[in-house]
Amino acid sequence: MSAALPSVSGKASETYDVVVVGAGFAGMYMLHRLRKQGMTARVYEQGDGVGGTWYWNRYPGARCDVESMQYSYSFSDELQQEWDWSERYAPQPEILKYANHVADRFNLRPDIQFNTRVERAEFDESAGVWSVATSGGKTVTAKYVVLATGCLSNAKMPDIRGLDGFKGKVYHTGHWPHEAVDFTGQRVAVIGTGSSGIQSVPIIAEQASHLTVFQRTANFSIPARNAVLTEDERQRFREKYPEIRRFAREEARNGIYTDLPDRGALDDGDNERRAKYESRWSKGGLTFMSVYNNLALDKTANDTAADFVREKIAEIVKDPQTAKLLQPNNHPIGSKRICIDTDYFATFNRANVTLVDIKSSPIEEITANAVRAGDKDFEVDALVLATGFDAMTGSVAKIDIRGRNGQALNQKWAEGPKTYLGLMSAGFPNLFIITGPGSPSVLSNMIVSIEQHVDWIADCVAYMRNHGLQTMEADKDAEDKWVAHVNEVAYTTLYPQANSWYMGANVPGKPRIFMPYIGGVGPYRQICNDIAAKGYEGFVMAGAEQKRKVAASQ
Ligand code: NA7
Repeated sequence: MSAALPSVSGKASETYDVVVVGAGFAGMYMLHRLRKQGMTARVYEQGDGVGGTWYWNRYPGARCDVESMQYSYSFSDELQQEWDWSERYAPQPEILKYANHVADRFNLRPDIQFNTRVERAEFDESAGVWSVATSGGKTVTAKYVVLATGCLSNAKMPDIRGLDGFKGKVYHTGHWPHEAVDFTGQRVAVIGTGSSGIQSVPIIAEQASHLTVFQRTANFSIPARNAVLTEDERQRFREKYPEIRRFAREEARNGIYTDLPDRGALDDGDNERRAKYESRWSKGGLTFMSVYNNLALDKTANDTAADFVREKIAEIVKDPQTAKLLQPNNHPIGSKRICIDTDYFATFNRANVTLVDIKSSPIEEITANAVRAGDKDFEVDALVLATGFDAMTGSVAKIDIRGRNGQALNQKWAEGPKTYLGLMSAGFPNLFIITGPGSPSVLSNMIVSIEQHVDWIADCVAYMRNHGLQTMEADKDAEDKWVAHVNEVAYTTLYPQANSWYMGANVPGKPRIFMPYIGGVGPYRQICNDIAAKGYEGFVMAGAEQKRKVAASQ
């Protein structure tokens, strides 16, 4: 797939049309599309297998919060018709198996180099190509670089004094060992009560002799009501796939097929509203939040849903003091990613589970055998850090990316990520980001957003090839306007009211910017399509001829 060219140092170097960074769901589909249009591509993946976030997040209970029949590729009808999801919400091992199946079915592996990190990517202005250095010490060149690095793939270790000196085992949910971890008979601490903590706590509690959960912020969680999928249920979905996929792409705000609400929470009386919340609670899952159309917009409306969930927590958890601590009270429901769980709150009724509120009793340090909080030592044999990710920008920031005039992307993004459509950043020609900041990404069914970006990028590079174009980059003005728009739309909602990872608030020192685009998956797709139809409005495209002229006049 590659041609050997002499490099500056005289050693043979490989050259590709495209280097793709990451072999998760984005990188795999990108490779497939590029190959289909006859382009050469090399994918570099730091893990030793495909799957991205599902390769790393192997913690007990890890499961997707979007239903499996929808959290799957739609680009191949054969694939979606032949794959059998076993449960309503797929567990991590099954999603990983699916990723491996896709890699084999479309013969992707020959173009993926595993166990290889991209360390640096530098744009060579005179040649109009990227020079990409990998952890293997090799440098290759490519016309385009696509960052398929994932939004939740850079696990964040908490900065807690003494962590290094802990004598027991330390695990991070986002970087879990490949071999099974058995906590039977052990005293375990889980720090963090986001989605990963909430999914793993019930399972660890069943194994551990004692589990202590350290909670900084109580979180809203809805029962998953996970269940085995019957062949009948799968078949009903498969038959409706054309409409389900169309709706998810074009009409849904979050890329999920569901009933769209036509009224606000305050349009119903107390009894009717309660009945609707009850019905969604019994149904389970993320669609709890789409029962009304204003829960993300109006605080009074939001309070009705938040109160309902708080009441549920009080009903489930027997000890009133523990129940009170578990009731979220400092952010609107949904303004942090809502969690879905299996028996999370009920787990606190177990005699072997203790909840420690580290807001009132902060963790002071970790000693050789204990977590010290509020002047008390909680002795443990193992520590589980469910402390999340440096989301959306963390994995990009780990690569030393240099654009025009040697400008570092990290420098440009020091005050917060700046992109046009979440796809490109001005000053970094031919560098694309899949589900980057400024696009719906993490506010959506990721696979729907991944497919949209991959298709858009693949069409765009085909357009460039057909028009003899050499470079493309975001126009600074268009980018500034888009960044302002992303920000403006975010502040029409309740989302910025929470200290969430959407805002970068979980990483000390990270700028507080609402990173994803909240305008909705359907409208966003339309914007991207319109821009492409207008000859990529807001992007600057230049041909090889122009490049030579610029070079000659210097
Ligand atoms: P999250 O949702 O970022 O949750 C991380 C949790 O860890 C959250 O409760 C944090 O509290 C807590 N945290 C983070 N740092 C610390 C320190 N230093 N001390 C104590 N507690 C801490 O990550 P997840 O992995 O659970 O889920 C990420 C996404 O993956 C999820 O939204 C789904 O989309 C899938 P905080 O809330 O910041 O006070």
